[in-house]
Amino acid sequence: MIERTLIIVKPDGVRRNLTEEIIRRYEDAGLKVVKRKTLKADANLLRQHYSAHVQKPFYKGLENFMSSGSVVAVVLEGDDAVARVRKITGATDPSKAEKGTVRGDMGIDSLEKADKEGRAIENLVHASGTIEEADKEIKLWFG
Ligand code: IDP
Ligand code: MG
Repeated sequence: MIERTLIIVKPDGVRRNLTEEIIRRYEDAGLKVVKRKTLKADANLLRQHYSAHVQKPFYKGLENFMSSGSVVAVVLEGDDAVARVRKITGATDPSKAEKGTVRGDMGIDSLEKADKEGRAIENLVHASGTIEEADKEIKLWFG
């Protein structure tokens, strides 16, 4: 089924100049970029985007990280896009993410380091987890 999903190149990815290479990974897998914008996310947007995590102990660090610089939000379209994009993205902890994934190949952080330093895991890119999340997130970021 043709689906749409959202990725967000996080501030660490933008700072490291990896935006184009990250988006390229998804395009190389056959996904099409249908919308794209660069912005600075504010606390209100992030609270809605991460509503499932607002109560968690790492949330404040996550908000600080995600608002620490520009992000690039991208809507991707393609067959089975939600699951395929998650697979290309890789596991949350870059030190555990499979080689061949964005986080596994380009990520330099780990849960262990992030925990020690009391901050969020820096893992380059967000990808919607389910079709329902994707619908909600695309509306939130692109109106
Ligand atoms: P996901 O991005 O792989 O879907 P989620 O569990 O939805 O992972 O968490 C959202 C984001 O919050 C992660 O990508 C990561 O940046 C951060 N994060 C998740 N769990 C932790 C944690 O235990 N400590 C610090 N940051 C975390
Ligand atoms: Mg998630």
